[in-house]
Amino acid sequence: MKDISAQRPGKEAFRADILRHLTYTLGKDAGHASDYDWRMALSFAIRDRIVGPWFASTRRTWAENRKRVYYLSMEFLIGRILEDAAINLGLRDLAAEVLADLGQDFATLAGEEPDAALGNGGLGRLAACYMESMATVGCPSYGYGIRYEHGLFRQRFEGGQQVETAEDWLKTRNPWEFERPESAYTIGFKGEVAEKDGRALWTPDETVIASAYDTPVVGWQGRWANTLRLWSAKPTQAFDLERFNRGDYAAAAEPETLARTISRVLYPEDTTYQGKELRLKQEFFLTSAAIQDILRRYLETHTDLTALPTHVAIQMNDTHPALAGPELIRLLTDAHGIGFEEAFDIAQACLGYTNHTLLPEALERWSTWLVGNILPRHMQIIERIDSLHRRRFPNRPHYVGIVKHHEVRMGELAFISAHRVNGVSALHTELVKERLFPELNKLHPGRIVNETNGVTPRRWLRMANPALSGLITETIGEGWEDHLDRLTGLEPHVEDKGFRDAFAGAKRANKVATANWIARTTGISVSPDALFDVQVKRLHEYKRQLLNILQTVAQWHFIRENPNLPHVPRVKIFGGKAAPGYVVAKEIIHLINDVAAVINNDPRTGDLLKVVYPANYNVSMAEHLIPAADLSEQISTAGKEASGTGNMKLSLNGALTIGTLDGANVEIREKVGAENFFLFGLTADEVEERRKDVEHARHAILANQPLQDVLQMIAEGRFSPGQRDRYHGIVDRMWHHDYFLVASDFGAYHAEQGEVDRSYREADDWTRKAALNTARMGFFSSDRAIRGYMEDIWGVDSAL
Ligand code: 26V
Repeated sequence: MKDISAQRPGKEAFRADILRHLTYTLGKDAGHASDYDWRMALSFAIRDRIVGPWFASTRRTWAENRKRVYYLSMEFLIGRILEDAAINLGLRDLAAEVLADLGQDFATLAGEEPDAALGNGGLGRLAACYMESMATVGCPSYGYGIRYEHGLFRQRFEGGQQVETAEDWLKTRNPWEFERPESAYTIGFKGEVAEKDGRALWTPDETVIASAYDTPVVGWQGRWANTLRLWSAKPTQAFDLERFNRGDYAAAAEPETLARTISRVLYPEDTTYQGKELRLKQEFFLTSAAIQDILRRYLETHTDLTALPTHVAIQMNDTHPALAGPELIRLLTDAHGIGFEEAFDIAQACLGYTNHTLLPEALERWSTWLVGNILPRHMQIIERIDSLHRRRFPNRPHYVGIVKHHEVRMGELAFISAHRVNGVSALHTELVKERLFPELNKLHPGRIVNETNGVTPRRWLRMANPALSGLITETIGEGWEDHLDRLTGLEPHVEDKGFRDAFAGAKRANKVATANWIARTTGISVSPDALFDVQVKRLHEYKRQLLNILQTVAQWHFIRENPNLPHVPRVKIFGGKAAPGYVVAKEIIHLINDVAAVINNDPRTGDLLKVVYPANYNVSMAEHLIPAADLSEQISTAGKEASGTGNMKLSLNGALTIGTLDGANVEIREKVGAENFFLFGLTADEVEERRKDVEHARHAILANQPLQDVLQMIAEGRFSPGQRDRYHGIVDRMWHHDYFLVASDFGAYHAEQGEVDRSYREADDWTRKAALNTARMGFFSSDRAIRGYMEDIWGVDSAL
């Protein structure tokens, strides 16, 4: 292992690098440079330092003929890169010092960087954490994705309602990417399939070019770096000069516009599947470019394609890149003359599939008509895979299969094409076996494995929470960042009052900073002495932000009715976006904002209760809020949240969890100890049982007076004075439908929030619990998760 300090530049050298970039890359004189210019110069100076480890890693992989991992994902939710890269290179403090000498402020410049928001939520952020961990543990790998011109939309509130606008991260220069015009592939759509010399010959009648942009991803201490390769769609035929000369300017640019549409925008749906042609084209665009690139790289140094699985592991992040199987088989058979069954076996030995959701509405199914039209050759291959599988497993029940009712089921396709299928938490993996693929699991015992999610401690602790990180290093020394298990070394110190005070002090400092940030961004003043109660995640019914806000109303009502009791002051913090077409989720956002407006202006409750919902939750906002949280809300209907990763970030940063037995909450509770976790609610099995009572909602509401009062207030227009019936839909669904069992869990949740208050009053004991959360969360490092994938799925060794 090389010592990074040996490679770290001196102060003078780094200052010279920044000034050189300012002058020669930006063409600016220091006297006239803007924050933008300084940020660019700094970014380039840092990027220069990534190139060394990046080249060294790539050369080693080639020289040692190492197996590579290819992580295919439609989403990479990266966030900002500057500070993260600086920290991994050990340059953060040096850069700040040099900039200060130059009259600049590191945090201000880093804060100017737009988030790379090429993802919706958990699945995309997980891909970003895994890229960073693959670099940290020295797993030779490439991430493949799409270079969307517009990432996830920006969210504003108007009259409390969500309004979306286009996001524009590429408006300014992206200093982290290298354009690779020489790495370009033709991607075909539609057309005909003929036969020639016994092989299928697909002649597409639409084509676009996939053109590569590479971003180096450097791991902890710069020991290894990998490549994130994002594809941008370009026209095969740039410009119709003839039309232009005829004066038809718009038509002249048409082929260009059409082609570029494919990488124009990230789909903002994360739980509702819609069979949109453009989405299918995006998925094939990513997948085909990736598979072509993988084969091209392999064939540079190998000739025998049957040995592909020895050198190549391909991971499908959900079913979105599930055409990887058919596309690889197509190239092996049609382009390289390998027989179908052998091609299938090769593909299967390369492929792994990660499932991230059980929600039926999120499972991809494409009509055979659409697939047959857009990808006629792939449709044939999918049908052959299905019949090969039926032939090999003659006792396969008739209702199991890839093609059913004129639809291609992408989950079944991915399962059958892969040698390993994994869930993302222990509970989720069991449910994948029992509920999602029970028959396929019986036919392929051992194929389904668990890889519990993790998060990168570099970004989510070291970078986001310098106060706590400093205390950890002071207490247990350096090295916990890439050996997160070492956090258990904090445990003995938890009994030391001095340590607890320091821990509480770090939390308090973070809360003060967040209170100031909340005042600046929302105009609401909150007390840092209040309990900061945080629910940040995508808006979805199953995540039950509704349960949270209904309980908030109940608590408000309770304080008003009992003004003389000693109440624990709370700030309820919400953050999250709803898919633009998800009407019910948008109603819930509106309700939260309407409730906030009433509560925040109620002099009778004052500082005892505040509700804040800063608009446009993203990775950067998460980095602000998570270190300041006292309480983490993980309250999904049991059986619905595959894992969660925000739950890990919050607990790692010393928040206690109030949660259901869902996703990774189960494992978090096991690790941190039941006494340091606020559990409530039905279990996954009880949820199924409860639903059998068609009147479960009505029964639960009638049994709970506070809930009845809350629903009554909302129905009467207490929070929508100008429009009494605004929330009749929500109230009506609560009484008659309540699919996610908000009413059934309300009583237990409300009671457990009382426990939270009682615990919070015992300030020192609360701190003990919070510190034990941090100390016992080491398991949830994404380094551990990646090592699991390397061992159980990819068969790849660390190069370090
Ligand atoms: C689904 C779909 C459906 C088709 C159209 C576009 C689209 C885009 C994204 C998705 C993703 C849904 C699955 C997802 O995000 N799952 C989350 O994955 C996290 C990482 O494993 C996990 O922690 C969350 O519990 C899980 O909800």
